[in-house]
Amino acid sequence: MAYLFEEAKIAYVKGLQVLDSRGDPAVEVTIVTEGGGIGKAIAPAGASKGKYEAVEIRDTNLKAYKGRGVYTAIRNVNTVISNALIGLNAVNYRYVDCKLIELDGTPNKSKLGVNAVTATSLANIKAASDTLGLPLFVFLGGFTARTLPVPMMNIINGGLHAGNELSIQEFMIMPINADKFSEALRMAVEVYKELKNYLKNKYGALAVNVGDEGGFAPPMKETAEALDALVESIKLAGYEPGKDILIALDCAATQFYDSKSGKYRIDCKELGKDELIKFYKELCERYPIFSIEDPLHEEDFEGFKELRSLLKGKPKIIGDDLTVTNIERVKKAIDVGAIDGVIIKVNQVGTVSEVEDVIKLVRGEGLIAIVSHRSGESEDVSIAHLAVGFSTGFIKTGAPARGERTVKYNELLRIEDWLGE
Ligand code: 2PG
Ligand code: MG
Repeated sequence: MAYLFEEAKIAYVKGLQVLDSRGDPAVEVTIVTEGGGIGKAIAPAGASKGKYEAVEIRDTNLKAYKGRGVYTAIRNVNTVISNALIGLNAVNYRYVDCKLIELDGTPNKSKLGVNAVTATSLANIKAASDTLGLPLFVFLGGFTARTLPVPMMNIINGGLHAGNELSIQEFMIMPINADKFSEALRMAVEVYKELKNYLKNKYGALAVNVGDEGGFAPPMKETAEALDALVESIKLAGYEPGKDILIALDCAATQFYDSKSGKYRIDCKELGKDELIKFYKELCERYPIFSIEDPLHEEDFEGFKELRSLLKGKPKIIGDDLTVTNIERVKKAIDVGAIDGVIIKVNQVGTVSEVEDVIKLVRGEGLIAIVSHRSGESEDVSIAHLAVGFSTGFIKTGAPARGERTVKYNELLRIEDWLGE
């Protein structure tokens, strides 16, 4: 059936308050086009948020959900956003996103709320692709978008995502010696299962409780203990650390930085910046680490640069709270020489178009872009499609446990199947 441009005109926009994986209210938006295409998306939520991220609107004045409700953001969707979007063509998603940016009019989406904007922008591309009868990743990247991402799977949780004493937030494994995504996923799951046995034997049954992203949250205190556990489990699963599987860290260092003393609290010690940099260098000599995300606090562009020059690209230094998917901050980080890549999160900035621009910039500079979930997630699978559609080559979406994480992996399996050989 021929596609009529008219069919992708937005006919209906509706917001609904739903729940995320932490039991917090979240914004869901449904968009329906005149041709009957439907797009539904849910905005995720971070715990270790960057100071420069776009901001969500929560009903802090209400008792309901202890002020975490999102009724105001939903009202924005159902009134001003809906009024402005009805009649626009969903396929022109960059135009729709411009409209959202213009309607909001603030530098950080604080008028409409980034939760309202994110869910709307994502629902719009889904409604567009559904109208055209295309998978979302094809709508975004065309038929040449055929690269499945390497999963960066967070299997030990610390920091704000877990109730243990590990300062570093995420200990991830990356299967690199796999022919295809499904093989990489299988390898990572095998390591995850070995890790579970290893932790149970060494620390007891309580050690295999999981954190917000499905990784285990064992009662460890020291970074090296967690890294040793990863290396051991990789070996127990029959793989060679450094050859088959690499390690990646998200330090989320702002969370253990004390701005008053200028020190970082890690491994039961207080370290100054130089000592912390030395600490990372030693870790990199001992373990097969591919990348370190947010090794220093979110204002320290120069510190990132120092660490990066010391490590000479191995491992890669990744900005997340430093860069917050904000094109100006990403440009600054590139100019300073602070990063080898960035984390990409739609709700740090709000629209798919802004995300696309950051990915293009970063890839154009020869740096890497890692599409990422948030610690508060839902059944929404958009990020699986963004990773393939924009050919980023990397995705960070937690452990192979908890439905809001596995739903992304399962969608990637479907995409692989759809693409065929
Ligand atoms: C991060 C994210 C996701 P949060 O720091 O990279 O893993 O955590 O969503 O809590 O910001
Ligand atoms: Mg991070």
